[in-house]
Amino acid sequence: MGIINVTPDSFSDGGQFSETSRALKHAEQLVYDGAHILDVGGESTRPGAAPVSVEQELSRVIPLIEQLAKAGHCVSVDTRKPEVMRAAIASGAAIVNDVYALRAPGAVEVCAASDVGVVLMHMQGEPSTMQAEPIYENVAREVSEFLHKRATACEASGIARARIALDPGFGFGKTTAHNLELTQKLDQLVQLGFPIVAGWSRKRTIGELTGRSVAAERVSGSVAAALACVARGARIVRVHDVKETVEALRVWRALGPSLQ
Ligand code: 7PM
Repeated sequence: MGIINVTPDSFSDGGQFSETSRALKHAEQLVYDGAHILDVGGESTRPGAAPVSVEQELSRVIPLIEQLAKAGHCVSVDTRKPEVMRAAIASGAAIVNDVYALRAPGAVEVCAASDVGVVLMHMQGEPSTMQAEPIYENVAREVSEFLHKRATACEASGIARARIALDPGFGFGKTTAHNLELTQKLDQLVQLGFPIVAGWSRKRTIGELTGRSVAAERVSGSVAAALACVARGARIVRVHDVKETVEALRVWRALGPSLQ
């Protein structure tokens, strides 16, 4: 799963057309590099980030999703807002990727009324405060219990089991120690019987382990983390650096099943 952020940055003039065409080019490169899913997000979940209005988020992601879906790509939309989910689904998105695990009122219903796949992610607290002082008694058990409950609620509301994937949510209300323990015990999540999505890409813990404070310099560390998660049973890795991750996975797979 390749990450496509459509949030305004210093390279953009803020114009919707240039923003969309820049993201389109990036998306085509990710597909060329081996991405199977394109994860389009228009809202930063960075701790303390300014909230984005529905209209703003729609104008960022919908034109891109339409074009990518029309071109035949498998698109997931990274959003917490039911209105954005509904519009993205109407525009051809195949997957709803929600860091809030469809807890927003109406989110489950919007997804149940379509045939999209859903990624349910664990987060402790809210984005604005989640990194303040995350506390768990047993992080793997608590994340596993939360995701199991969310999956059960989604199934009860009409989202078939085969449409659901789970994600531990690395960095979302978790210290470095929590992220490491969750990865070491990823088999506990795998045992729930759903495909697991893992998103370690360029996150702060990678920076802490490698001494890299600049996110773009965390590529090698992120590739290693992706391999570790696949080795423990993750089925989808959400990454910025598709080419590097795909090449590492290809070589690692070729080296033989005994090493996986
Ligand atoms: C600021 C802070 C910007 C955090 C971006 C982020 C995940 C996700 C994100 C994940 C799934 C990032 C995150 N992370 N969806 N969306 N799993 N399923 O680092 O780990 O990309 S946003």
